[in-house]
Amino acid sequence: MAKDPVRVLVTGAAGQIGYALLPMIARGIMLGPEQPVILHMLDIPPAADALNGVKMELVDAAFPLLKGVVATTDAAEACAGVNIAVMVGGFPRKEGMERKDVMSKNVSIYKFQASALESNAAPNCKVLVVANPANTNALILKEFAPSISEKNITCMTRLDHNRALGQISERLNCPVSDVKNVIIWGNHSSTQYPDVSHATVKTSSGEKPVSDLVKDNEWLKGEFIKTVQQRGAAIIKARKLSSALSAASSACDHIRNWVLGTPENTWVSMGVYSNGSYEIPAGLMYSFPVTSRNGEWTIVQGLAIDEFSRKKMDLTAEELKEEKALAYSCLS
Ligand code: NAX
Repeated sequence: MAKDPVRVLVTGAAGQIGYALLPMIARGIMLGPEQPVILHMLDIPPAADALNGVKMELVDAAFPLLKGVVATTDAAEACAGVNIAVMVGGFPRKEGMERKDVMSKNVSIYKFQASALESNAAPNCKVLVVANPANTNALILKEFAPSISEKNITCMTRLDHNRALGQISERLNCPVSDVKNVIIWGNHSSTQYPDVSHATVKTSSGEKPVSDLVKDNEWLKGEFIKTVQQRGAAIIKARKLSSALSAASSACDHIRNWVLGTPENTWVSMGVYSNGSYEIPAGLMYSFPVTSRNGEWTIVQGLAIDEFSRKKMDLTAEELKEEKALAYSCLS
């Protein structure tokens, strides 16, 4: 029997990530090749014409899984009955703007959209915040949508996770699908800590630790970390535009692994509401290694943390505390 369609909201749908993400969802990359979808697209009034153009293209592409498209600038209409919400829309930092001004704009956007989701989304709606500052936008969304379970509000660090897999694969000249269990700790910002202490690579003689194969701790603790942390800036420099196809693909990975589960003995990185695991202050939206079963993620427990990792994990937590304080100061 055909499955009922899942309603997927994409905010900022007329933007460049939206343009890459929407066809991926309609092709089944996010929820699988058997799952019909109805796309809900939200953008702001100045982007209404562009949004309509995207809707026309989605119709023209005749995706077999796509059972409907809602394109609107009305948040309540966009959120009506959605099962999954991918929050890509936000206010970008413009030249000369203070950090606080950008935060203030995003706090008001996420406060408003939290209420729209809370009042209109389907029960148990799962939310992924992509727009920057992603962790803190997700925290504000959580604050102002108290009836949505905190387990259902996440932010995206999967692109950073995938970038780390990509760097190891390039360095070892092995397929990226053979590398697993890297971790992104903390903020989706340049303080994030890409950690390969527990990562492995599939070889003809079984799984081997990345560090045993790379055999260059200086690189792993230096250039590798920096490259992943600065990859977004490198893409902007090269493309004159920020990452879009990799961000869209990673958003699909995030939701797919959350809803359909993570593979056996494999974890992924997700920004989730900290419960104090690994001595990270509770109440921060922090990226942890997680596994997922039956649509519920769980933080991987019991990983050994050495002194080098501890310092880096605390540093990015410190930045998130500051962002949280700044965001709350914008509310008062
Ligand atoms: P674009 O500027 O191309 O698109 C953003 C879209 O959001 C625009 O169409 C804009 O009109 C819309 N928008 C603005 N305010 C809105 C609101 N209140 N409601 C609905 N829509 C609204 O940016 P794009 O390159 O698509 O990036 C989108 C966001 O993703 C940015 O905040 C960016 O910083 C963030 N990123 C996050 C990443 C992550 O890993 N978490 C990686 C990629 C990306 O940099």
